[in-house]
Amino acid sequence: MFSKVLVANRGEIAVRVMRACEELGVRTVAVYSEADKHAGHVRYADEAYNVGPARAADSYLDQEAILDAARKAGADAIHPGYGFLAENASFAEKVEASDVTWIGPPSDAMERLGEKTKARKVMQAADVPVVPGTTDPIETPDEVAAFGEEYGYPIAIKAEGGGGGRGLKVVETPDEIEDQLETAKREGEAYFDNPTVYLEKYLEAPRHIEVQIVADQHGNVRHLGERDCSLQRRHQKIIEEGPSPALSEELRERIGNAARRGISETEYTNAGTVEFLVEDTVASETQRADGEAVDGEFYFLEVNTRIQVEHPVTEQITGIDIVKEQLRIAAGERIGFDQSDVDVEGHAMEFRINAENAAQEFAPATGKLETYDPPGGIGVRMDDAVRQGDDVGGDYDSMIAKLIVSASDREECLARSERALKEFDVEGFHTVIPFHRLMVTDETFVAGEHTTNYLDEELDPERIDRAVEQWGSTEAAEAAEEEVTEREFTVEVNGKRFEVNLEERGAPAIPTGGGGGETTERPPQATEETSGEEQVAASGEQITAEMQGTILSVEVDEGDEVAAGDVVCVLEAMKMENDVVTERGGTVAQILVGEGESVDMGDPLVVLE
Ligand code: MV4
Repeated sequence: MFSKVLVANRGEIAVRVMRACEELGVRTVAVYSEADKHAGHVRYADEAYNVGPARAADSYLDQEAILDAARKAGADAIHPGYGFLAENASFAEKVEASDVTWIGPPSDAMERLGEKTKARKVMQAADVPVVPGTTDPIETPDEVAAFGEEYGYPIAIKAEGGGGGRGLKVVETPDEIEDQLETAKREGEAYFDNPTVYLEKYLEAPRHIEVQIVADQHGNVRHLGERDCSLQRRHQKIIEEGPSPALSEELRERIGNAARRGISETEYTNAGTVEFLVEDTVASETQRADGEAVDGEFYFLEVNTRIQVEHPVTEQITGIDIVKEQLRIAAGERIGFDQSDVDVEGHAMEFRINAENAAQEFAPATGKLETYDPPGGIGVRMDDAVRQGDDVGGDYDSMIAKLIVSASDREECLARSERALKEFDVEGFHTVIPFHRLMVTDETFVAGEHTTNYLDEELDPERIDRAVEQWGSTEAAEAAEEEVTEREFTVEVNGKRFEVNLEERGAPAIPTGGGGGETTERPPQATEETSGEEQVAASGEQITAEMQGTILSVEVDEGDEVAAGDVVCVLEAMKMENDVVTERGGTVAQILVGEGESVDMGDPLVVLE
């Protein structure tokens, strides 16, 4: 086993990896940016090195700075976590070439699986079903049209380098071919430096099922069952669970074996996930109607060559510590269990606790963590790296913690999750906890009938607004509505305890403190979020960025006439493409940004007259 591991990441996953190291008697090294000097992963580590400024590109993504820190610390291995450099094959190759061990798959396996048409070929060769489509790149609109003639519509145009939520364009009808093909190529170039695209038949209401794999350097490959990640919003997973409520035992076994078979063909080692789309499962309504448990079809989608955010779901139902397995495998040890030893027991769900306002299109929220009081008790696991009093900034992604709930079956898991989410008290900014509370009582989710389209196309947004109003952070709500001062008091009447909320509108804050009432609470500060909005409202002529990000394209020219709802530019933020639309018609007077430029929340983009 290693004696010292550098964790090239931040936040909860860095702490998660360090916890595994701790249990194995391995010393830990953190790296941190200027923004993270006091962050949880730095507090946890045995030693820590500054690798640069807040901007990830200049710190957590700075390959030389990370390797330098490893050398200075005398680390004998690097664990990349997820995100940042985790799936960067050329970084893995650099680490392999040094005398530090890469705790991940071999760089050539990462490269093979990172290119989607190559991965499809590998899986096909292993007899794993892939979505009907091309295994070679395509170039022209005619090729797309010919594909449509043969397989019908809709068609998915996918970027060779794509993955996650990026590089997928859907063609519904022949007249959309040219536009969508061009967009797909442009995005492929912008995101992955690779304009190559290929085609698949587009499945309209699939479940997203992924199988956890571990593989050692001695040819042993095991699968640890599946996770169901169908509940996602704009390609961002929100709740993951295992086992999937939509699979029959038979289909479950077929998918698990297919994943294991496919991975066995690729000379893969370490942890990985094989993603599938599954159609027409036992949970789908048509099959329920006639009562027949006809099994669905499953298709290989992609392989993720990293530990994933949702790995704890699998850990909770198998009892296997996947991060420890990663360390042992990288150190050359054999997997210590057979496939038949892997037992899935009970049910687990993971809730991503993102600092976002679900009532405002999940806009990122920032601020000081005034209260942080996470749940506990039976079946509750918290993976986090924050504590009360921390500042949560907008430099990195918005996930501040993960709540993982496990129970003997799905029903108990839902009830326990509701209980845990009620206990969870976060004040200072919005989180998605109210949204989670809505989901664990939502009919479709509770029945396990949701597909990947559920949140984007079916759920009524007003229900989200009401959930946030009812269960949202009171302090964040106050900040949004400056006039209202609300204070909580505990009073005792005849020996019985009551909690009372006092609200006063348009008045100075109520004095606090037990004594002379000298301290007055400051009026709540407007959050960055609210001030951004005010700017839009006040200027009117300007279209501003709703969040920090990068301009992917500018869709208008100066002098263009635009109508309300037209897209003026495309902003990449939080790993997503966002269309920036104008709320009114007019003439474009000025364009203030160009392709590739970074913008902050509130920055003006386009001026209308
Ligand atoms: C698909 C698909 C339907 N048909 N491919 C989205 C991200 C990208 N890596 C693959 N994705 C999809 N590919 C075909 N042929 C639907 C999706 C998809 C999706 C997949 C997994 C989880 C959530 C999703 C949400 C929307 C679309």
